[in-house]
Amino acid sequence: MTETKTTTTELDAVVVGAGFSGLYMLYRLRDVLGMSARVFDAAHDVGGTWYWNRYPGARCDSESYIYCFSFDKDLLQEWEWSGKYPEQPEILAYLNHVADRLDLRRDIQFNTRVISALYNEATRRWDIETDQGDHVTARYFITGIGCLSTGQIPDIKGRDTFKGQWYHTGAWPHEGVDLTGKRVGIIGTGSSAIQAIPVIAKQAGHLYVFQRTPQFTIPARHANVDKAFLKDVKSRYDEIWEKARWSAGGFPVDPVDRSALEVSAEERQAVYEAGWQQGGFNFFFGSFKDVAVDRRANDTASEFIRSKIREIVKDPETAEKLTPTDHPFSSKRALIDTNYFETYNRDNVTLVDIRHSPIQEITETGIRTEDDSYDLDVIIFATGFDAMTGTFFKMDIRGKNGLALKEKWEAGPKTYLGLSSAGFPNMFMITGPGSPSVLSNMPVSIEQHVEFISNFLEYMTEHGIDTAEADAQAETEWVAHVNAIADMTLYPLADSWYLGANIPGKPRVFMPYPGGVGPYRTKCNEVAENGYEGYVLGAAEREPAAV
Ligand code: N01
Repeated sequence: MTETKTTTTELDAVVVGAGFSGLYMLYRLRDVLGMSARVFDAAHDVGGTWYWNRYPGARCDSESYIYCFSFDKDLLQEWEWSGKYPEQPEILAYLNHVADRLDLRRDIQFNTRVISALYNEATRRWDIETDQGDHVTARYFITGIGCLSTGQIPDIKGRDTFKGQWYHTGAWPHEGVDLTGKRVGIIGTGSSAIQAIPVIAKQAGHLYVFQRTPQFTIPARHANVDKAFLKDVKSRYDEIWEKARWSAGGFPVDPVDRSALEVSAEERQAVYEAGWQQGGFNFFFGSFKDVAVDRRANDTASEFIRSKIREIVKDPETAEKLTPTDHPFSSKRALIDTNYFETYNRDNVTLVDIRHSPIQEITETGIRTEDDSYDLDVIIFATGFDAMTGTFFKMDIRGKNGLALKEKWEAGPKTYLGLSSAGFPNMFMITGPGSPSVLSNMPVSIEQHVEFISNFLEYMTEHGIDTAEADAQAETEWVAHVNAIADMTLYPLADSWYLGANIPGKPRVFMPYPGGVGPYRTKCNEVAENGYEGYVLGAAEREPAAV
């Protein structure tokens, strides 16, 4: 890999992040639009989320055949996934392959963190500085920073006194961690922990799971990829992607039209049982239309999962502690697992209920809760991320009149379409807050955003437009629309990172767009067809815009 250093360089575009978003954006900017562009990434190599999240058991919850780029049809045909769900090393290998295939690395500067991006009103360019001393100016500033890139390690008393090893799942050592025979404590039971716990339990001498909130999770039914299935998929890829693009969640599934409240109890049970056996998100998408929006319908799904927990977990007291009762199913991120509940039947796994006996402190030798002490060799923080906004705030981003993004978003992120924010001309966010992003199969949403931005830049060039800025009124209306839809769902009933509830002091605002990938695409297409309505377009002085 060649690493280059850029100082005081003028570019058409700077992109932050070399994950799915940054890689495709670079390709579109450079190879489709013919622009000069540079990607900066703090990591040593490509991959974004999949570069950092290497914890045991890390894999994606989207099935592999649909967790990839669709824009390169040859690649779709050539690439062979080995598992039904793609594992982290394989996704990383895929992204490396994409970077090589498209010769992207020569325009990516690794080991470099963007520390500030300041909009210069006189030049109508962004002045960007990195922690490596680079100074770059660019017409366009584009973030591909992911939604879950800034880990959160809770400020527990005594955290720094622990004499053993500790890790966060989102910054797992690349050389791996040998947990063989060790006493391991894991704090958290979100997606990362749910995947890691069954794998770590097989390695550790003893595993203590410190659970604050019990979770609803569905078996993934992970397996080797079914070759006949993949062959069929490859013969119908166009149709499959098209379906995914217009779906609710970015998956190629037909919407169900039945209500959980319209069918008999037997039929309902049979539907849930079929979804449970099939595994994965099918349980959610393929059951009933109202599980996510109607509390009574949701109760039937929640109760079904609770009955499964009681069936699987042999010790009734542990089963009780693992049973979620304080939030509806899928109001927190829907989870899928491999042998999660079964793992609590192992002799070397102990569930510690920190909702009822909170952690008091981390000591030199382990964790002390209100009722007990646990001696540990390793502590794993599976405690999530400062989602959606945290990584923006790590950079000093300032728009017109020196307005800091952090200040503007103090009471929650404000965007138009999750793509732009008023006062920040020519800044675009790939899967920013206010877009379907984390409520969707990410590659589908990433491609849609990258293509929207790229088409927009092409339009600007063709029409002699220098600046595009979200209109403040359009932004206000979009934020209100996002909130109105969120209020029609059951999401607000859980303390989740979607609402910033996992970060002390973070405003409680629903951040992703819950209206579905298809309707969102329609809206974006209409915006484009209407000459990018909702944007204030500034014509170049020398060449008035013909719009
Ligand atoms: O993080 P989380 P994650 N004391 O925030 C607990 C994506 N992802 O890394 O629920 C004690 O979900 C917290 O408890 P509570 C996916 O979008 C995808 O697991 O807040 N406990 C919770 O149990 C996912 O949603 C994939 O009460 C504390 C856990 O830590 C997102 O990443 C795989 C605590 C955090 O769960 C984040 O998942 C992995 C404290 N102070 C991740 N603070 C796949 O596609 C937090 N917790 C497979």
